[in-house]
Amino acid sequence: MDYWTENEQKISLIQGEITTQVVDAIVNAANSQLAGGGGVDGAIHRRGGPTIMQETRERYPNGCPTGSAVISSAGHLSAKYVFHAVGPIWQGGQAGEPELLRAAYRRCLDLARSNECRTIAFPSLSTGAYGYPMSEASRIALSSCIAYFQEYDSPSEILFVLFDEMALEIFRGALQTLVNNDSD
Ligand code: AR6
Repeated sequence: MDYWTENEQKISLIQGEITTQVVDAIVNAANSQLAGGGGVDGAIHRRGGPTIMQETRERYPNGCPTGSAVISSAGHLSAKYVFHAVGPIWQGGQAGEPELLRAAYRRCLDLARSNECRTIAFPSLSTGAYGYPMSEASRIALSSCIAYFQEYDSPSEILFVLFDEMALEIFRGALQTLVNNDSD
């Protein structure tokens, strides 16, 4: 499913594997130690090779706070950059999780803009090991991007790469609702 803004910026939802996307920036679902792990993080370091971790260790010895993101090169991936984003761990929703998740998306979009990335691929941050409920997370992910497009004309294309059919359906439903509400 695709969503176009009036000035031709685009959000696309696809089911797939994030590490094979050909985009300017791929977003990693990292932890605040930037220590690597499973899920998206494991796949990115496996496929991208060891230079990514070498670089983040050197450039960011103190890691990255929750709700933010840092940039590295992309090793063997078909991208110019990896943005290592740290989403919140779900603790029931009353510990600032929505604001932190929104801030992580926004920081990635800022990094895309300041590094002249036209296209960026996101996974659904925080919805795997970090336990964030997918429906709430999808609304935050998509509304952050739509709000960003209302402020800035870059990046021009945002791709959400959802791992399974269920995630894709949830994102589709959320995008439909947001777009309908927008046009009311
Ligand atoms: N491509 C696209 N989506 C994926 C892929 C993939 N290759 N693999 C998993 N997903 P997660 P988090 C989906 O756990 O919740 C790591 O250990 C997955 O189904 O990767 O932010 C890090 O080191 C889920 O919907 O990230 C951190 O410690 C979504 O991507 C911690 O997990 C995110 O799942 C971060 O947890």
